[in-house]
Amino acid sequence: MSRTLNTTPAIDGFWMPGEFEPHAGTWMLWPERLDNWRAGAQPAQRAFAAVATAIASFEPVTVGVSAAQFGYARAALPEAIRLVELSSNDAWMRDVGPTCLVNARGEVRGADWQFNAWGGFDGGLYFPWDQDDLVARKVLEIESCDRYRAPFVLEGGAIHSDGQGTLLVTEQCLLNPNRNPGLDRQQLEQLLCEWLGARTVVWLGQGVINDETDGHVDNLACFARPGHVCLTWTDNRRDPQYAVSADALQRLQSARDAQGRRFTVHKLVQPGPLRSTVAEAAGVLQAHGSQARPAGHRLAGSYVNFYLANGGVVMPLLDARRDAAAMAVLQRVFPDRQVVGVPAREILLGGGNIHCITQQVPASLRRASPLRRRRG
Ligand code: KQY
Repeated sequence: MSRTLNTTPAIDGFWMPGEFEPHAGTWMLWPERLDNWRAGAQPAQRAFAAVATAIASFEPVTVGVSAAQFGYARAALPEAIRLVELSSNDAWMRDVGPTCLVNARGEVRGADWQFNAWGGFDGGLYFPWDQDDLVARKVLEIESCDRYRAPFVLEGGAIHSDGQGTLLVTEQCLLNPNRNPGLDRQQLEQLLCEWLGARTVVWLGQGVINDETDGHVDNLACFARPGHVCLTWTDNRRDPQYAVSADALQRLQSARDAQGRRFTVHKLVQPGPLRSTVAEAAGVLQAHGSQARPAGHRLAGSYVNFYLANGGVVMPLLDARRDAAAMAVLQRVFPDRQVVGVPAREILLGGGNIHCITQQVPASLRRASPLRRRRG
């Protein structure tokens, strides 16, 4: 059973755990829209299947798929991966799926954000998005988790939590008038704290160059564990990403988390810069109202867009000249996890990466509540 609740998570003692904490499993969606994925979406489907297969070696994976694609997806995915028929408008489970919350007793509930395709009619990426907006509710029904329906727009890729009261977000995304035009920074902070059980919001500025989500934090920076943040980086001062990442670094260095700690920042040098080719651009159907994908466009590639599975890090392989170095950094940052790379350019061509296409359900465990801890 999944009830819809009228309270808010923090009042009920729920908070968003860190992604690095144990999971019950991962959810994904199957890509098929021809105005986002090239060549009949088949290259993307192979990439998604490789991601699902890699994650399934660490934890259970469920993939939602349309009725029309069920047979193809079933043939492409190992039997151990659960496939469920689930309508959606595209395949970004991080953003359309629930943000799962936990309490001290080990119960799991879900926040179901309002979704407007990353900006609605003011820069959003497609219309309609009605099926996407129902995905979180359906996932929570299947998982038998109670649901909080949020009164504001948010995406899972726009927030990271350290599970101890600290959130990472970007101004570019959260303060964008195409999300919640009536809310200012202070009101948003209050809502985030109420809905994610947090006490401290660390605001980064801009996201990765050309990130079509208006700068989701999950492509720029993430928590490796409490007090430790991975940040996409370039040493090339002439690259526009330099100013963005340097600003984020400076903000992280001057911030404190909810426990009063300073952050240790792990730099992950960006791939490329990568650009789409003529052949890649030509393979995408041009449709009215959808995101244009012209040849030569700089892609928002980032190694920070990885997924933390139980005992694993599933990272995107994006640039043969830089993949090994990124993998080595991640292996140093996560010495107790196996780092697995999956070729992910086809996912990047659709506008996101491995973190954007996955959404974890936390394990049901007793935990210490950050809601009770006080800053020392
Ligand atoms: O970054 C994400 N969390 C999602 C990317 C969406 C791209 C849509 N084309």
